[in-house]
Amino acid sequence: MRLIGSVKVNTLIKTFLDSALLKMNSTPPRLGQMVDLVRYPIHELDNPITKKLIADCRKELDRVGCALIPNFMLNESLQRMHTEAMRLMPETFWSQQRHNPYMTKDDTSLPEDHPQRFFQDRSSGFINSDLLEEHSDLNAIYANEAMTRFVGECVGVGPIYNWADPLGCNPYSIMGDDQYFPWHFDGNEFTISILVQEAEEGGVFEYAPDIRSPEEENFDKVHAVLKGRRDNVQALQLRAGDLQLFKGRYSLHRVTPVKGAVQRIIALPTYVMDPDTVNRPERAKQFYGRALPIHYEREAIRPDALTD
Ligand SMILES: O=C(O)CCC(=O)C(=O)O
Ligand SMILES: [Fe+2]
Repeated sequence: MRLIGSVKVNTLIKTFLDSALLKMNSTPPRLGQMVDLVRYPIHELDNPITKKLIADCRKELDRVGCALIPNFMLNESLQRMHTEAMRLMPETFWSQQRHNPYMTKDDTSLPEDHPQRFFQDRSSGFINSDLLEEHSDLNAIYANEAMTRFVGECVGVGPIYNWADPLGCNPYSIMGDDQYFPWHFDGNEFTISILVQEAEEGGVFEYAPDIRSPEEENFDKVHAVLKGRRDNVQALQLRAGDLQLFKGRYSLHRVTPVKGAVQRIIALPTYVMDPDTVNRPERAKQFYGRALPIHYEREAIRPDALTD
């Protein structure tokens, strides 16, 4: 009895110290302070619960290019992410730009109805990764090796790495009233996202799974989606705390216009198969407001031979 009592007291003291240290922000939160490891023991790859979770994610990624793990984050961690995003909100880089799905410039040598000539207005903001607090939950989950291994197992390729792009590797993406993120492909293979705050209305993630591959652009199918065909389009209603895994380089996707005063806030920790590639300088400027020397130095390194 005494032993149990002292264990309880020790646990209480430890919890108290943990939360005091986290408040001082002098140590990063541990995985168990961010992720619901009871429901999702992702640090134990041999655990039957984790094995099933990985198998389910792989099945969904193969079937529809996207997998969702509901209530992945613990509420306290989500609250800390929310507090960080709100504190950094004044430093958001807001931008408004016309994009084609490939984020490339207009090419007037192509026919007018070519997908590369389909431009829509984007308006949204990013809290760039280099602004995050050193020990913030978003930085900590991104730096966590067990998390990276788990994501690698889910996407079924390996090894995967944290992205070398210092601005885009794990930002918060923000969308306010009437803002829209139009159809596009990502520059990197996989993105995971954690919704931090749901919009009142709209802000729905829509995607056309695996519509292109490294070998084939499938411009006809892309064209059909851009013109409004819905039979190949899936919609995903994310809730705060959910984790989404997504193959954004091959699936055309967008976020529908947000409506109302509550901003949609989503964290985008990004993993790559090639540790050296970064955004092209053009894309870095469009989304994050500036290009750094690394974007110019590595411009020639591309992950594949696709249009973008
Ligand atoms: O906000 C999202 O859910 C995804 C945004 C997106 O597609 C992107 O930032 O590339
Ligand atoms: Fe994207």
